This record gives sequence, structure tokens and C-alpha cells, in this order.
Amino acid sequence: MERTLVLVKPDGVQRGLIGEVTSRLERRGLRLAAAKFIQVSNELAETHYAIHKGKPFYAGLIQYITSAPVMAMVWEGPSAVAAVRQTMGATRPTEAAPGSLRHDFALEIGRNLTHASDTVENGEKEVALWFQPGELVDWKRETDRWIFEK
Ligand code: IDP
Ligand code: MG
Repeated sequence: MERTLVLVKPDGVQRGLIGEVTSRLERRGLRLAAAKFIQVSNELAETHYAIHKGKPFYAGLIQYITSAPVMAMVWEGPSAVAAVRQTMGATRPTEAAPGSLRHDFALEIGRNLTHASDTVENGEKEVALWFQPGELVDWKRETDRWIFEK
């Protein structure tokens, strides 16, 4: 089953949108596999965003993600990576599809509410970076067979 890392970033937490994000992923049919509410260290922020090191927005991005707690979650399901990215919307909120979270709740790229893994490979890496294996819950949901074809 495909897994993806989702973060409700500090702006989403401060604005009381943890429930909104979680609710949209639940109602889409994705299955929660892990969750924790944490203050992100500089070290974790820098490892997570290593790919953006050297870009003009990098320092601000590290400041942003460490400025208040985040809600970190692992969601799973068929095509979970693509499905979650679609529910979040494009990185720049003014380009996000109407109905997506970033369209409905954000205006600026530097305050775009959420993180979601962008590829299956990065999903696996990010889940391993943010969660210990024992923190992932392996479970069957009563509704799985009505949402997952196989
Ligand atoms: P993603 O979060 O949609 O995967 P990425 O391109 O991986 O987008 O960028 C990571 C995060 O860095 C974005 O979500 C956003 O918060 C921030 N970011 C990206 N580009 C800019 C920018 O041009 N200015 C400010 N922040 C940016
Ligand atoms: Mg990204």
C-alpha cells in the first residue's frame, strides 16, 4: 500500500486547520497510518528540505517550518501520493485548483499550509525520516473493501 507523509505546517496549526486537513483526507478514503504533533528541530527541517538548500527561499522555509508545531501524519491508500498532492493543490495557492486545500485556505506560497510527498520514492524516504517503524500502525479498516478495489 502506497504511503505518503503529510504535514500540517505551522500556519495550518496556528489557524486551527488540523481538523480540516485531516477531515478532507479521511473523507477522500485515505487511511491514517501514523500521526504526531511535534516541534520540528532545525536538524529535521534541514534534512527534510535538503533538496531546496541554496534556493532564495530556503532560509525562510526553515524558519517557517520550525516557527511553531506541526502535525505530522502518514496516510496510505492506492495512489496515495498523487491523491494527497491533488487534495493539497499546487504549491502556489493562486495556481491551486478550486476546491483544493491551498486554494480554499491560502494565498501565499510561503504560507501554503501543508506538505505532501511528491513521489512514491520520496514518500518512503520521508515516512522513514519522520517516523520510527514502531510508530506506524498496520490496521484494516471496516470500510477498506468499499474504498480500495483490491
Ligand atoms: P511542495 O510543498 O508543493 O512540494 P516545493 O517546491 O517542494 O513545494 O517547496 C517546498 C515548500 O517551500 C513549499 O511548500 C513552500 O512552502 C516553500 N516554497 C517553495 N517555493 C517558494 C517560494 O518561491 N517562496 C517562498 N516559499 C517557497
Ligand atoms: Mg516538495
